[in-house]
Amino acid sequence: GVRKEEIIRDASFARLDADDLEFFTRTIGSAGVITDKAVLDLANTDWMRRYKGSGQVVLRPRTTDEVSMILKHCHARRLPVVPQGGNTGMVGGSVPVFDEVILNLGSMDRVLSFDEVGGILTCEAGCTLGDVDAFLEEKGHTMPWDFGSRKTCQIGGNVSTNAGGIHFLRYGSLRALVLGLEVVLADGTVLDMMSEVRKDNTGYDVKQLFIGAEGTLGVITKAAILAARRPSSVHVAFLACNSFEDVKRTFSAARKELGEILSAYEVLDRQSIDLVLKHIEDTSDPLPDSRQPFYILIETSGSNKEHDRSKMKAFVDNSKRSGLFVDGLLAQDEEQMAALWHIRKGVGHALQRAGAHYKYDLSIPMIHFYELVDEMRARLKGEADVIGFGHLGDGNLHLNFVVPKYDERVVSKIEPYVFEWIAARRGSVSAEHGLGRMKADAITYSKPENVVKLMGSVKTLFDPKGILNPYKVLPKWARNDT
Ligand code: FAD
Ligand code: 2HG
Ligand code: ZN
Repeated sequence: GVRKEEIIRDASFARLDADDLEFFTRTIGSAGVITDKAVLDLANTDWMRRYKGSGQVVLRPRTTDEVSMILKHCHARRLPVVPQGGNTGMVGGSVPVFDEVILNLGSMDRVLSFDEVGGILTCEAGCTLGDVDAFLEEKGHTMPWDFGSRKTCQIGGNVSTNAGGIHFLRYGSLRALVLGLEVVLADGTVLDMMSEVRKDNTGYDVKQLFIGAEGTLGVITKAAILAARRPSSVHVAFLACNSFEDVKRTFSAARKELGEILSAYEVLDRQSIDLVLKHIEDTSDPLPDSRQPFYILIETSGSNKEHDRSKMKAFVDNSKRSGLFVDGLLAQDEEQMAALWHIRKGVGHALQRAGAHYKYDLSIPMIHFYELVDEMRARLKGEADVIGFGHLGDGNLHLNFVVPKYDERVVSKIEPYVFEWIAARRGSVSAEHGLGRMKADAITYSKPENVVKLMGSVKTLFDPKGILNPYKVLPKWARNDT
């Protein structure tokens, strides 16, 4: 069974006092020690505006040494700490639960090196994804992962959440793309794992433990990333289907006919499109003449325009002839491609503007992919607008419920129903966003108890006093921190 426990402040933790602030100011300078109310409000509030902490200080160190000295102090004092990047995480992991110190990496934002031959970039953890990608663009390269929060999310946050995104289909998991990390442990110890080689079978790959650890095992300060060549030929098709069966059949056709140049396969239901059109400026319906229940954005990336274009055109023509889609278009230029991506990447932003909403980020075997959305729409009729979209090519559904206000009664209709539904089909209750605060107790829907206990032992090994991102990721019964 799954135990859902109320979160209570760990009484063994110290409370921030004037001496702590004095120490921080002495160590990293007053500019990096922020107690301004407006800044604190933002840093204490998560993306959904669902979770609010009451952290009393935001620290913005500029070097690994400063991070180390801060953590050494917090460890000695038993002061709890939340590592924070761009605060775009979607599971309440990046904000304090109570009064944790907020350690924001945003001032560590330098690109350190780039090997043009190998395509290997090293940078500090606080670089935004957008800035690193802009740097790489100058060098004819691209970041191998991308998503709608690119302007503000940080590399350290991406690595800590093992973020997926729209190009997972092409470049695979970030786990194989992060070649090296520098990490500061809870007690201030610096681990230099900044390898820049692709192949390295020397013992256990400890660095992997920090990827997807959501700030519970250490603070990431640097990363080495395998960048990709920027494709010189990109094409985008946008198709409207009248059944989900056709969405899946079109995916099979795309894999077969587009083969090695297929680089994204994203699905949006009509409700997602309508939400974006309503809330995001500079958007218009790409296919205004027909309303269909499902839309697919297909992208190809390659190095030969004519070859790729003719492949994409043949795929679209064949699919049309087979009746796989009802209406569609092939983007004619970069501007049109950007407009289509703007709609897809805008869904997360549109949800935020729509107000209160609950998010479920699920891995589902392809045959069942959309069933849950229909089921939940029936189950929550009149109580929530149900939005289904996601990375179909990766089997990753984003199921969202827009509600008039946050209300535990609505949650009780969604949970544990959704989690049990996923567990029964052996999917994952967190495909790419992580567990954070929202889903710590739900971990056993996707992992056996003895494995979760082993995670608890790893946590204790790395952070014996449990000061790093407390109350998150692992359920209380699996932690040994008090
Ligand atoms: P934060 O939100 O600040 O933190 C996330 C977690 O990482 C927290 O637990 C935090 O404690 C920890 N953390 C942050 N920095 C560090 C560090 N340096 N060291 C240790 N721990 C750290 N995610 C996807 O996977 N795929 C998507 O397609 C996607 N699309 C998105 C679209 C939008 C519009 C938005 C708002 C979010 C999207 N996300 C997506 C979720 C989010 O952007 C990613 O999870 C992102 O990687 C978080 O980065 P961040 O810097 O904002 O991290
Ligand atoms: C995306 O794929 C993000 O756009 C956001 O992962 C998902 O808002 C969401 O539910
Ligand atoms: Zn996503």
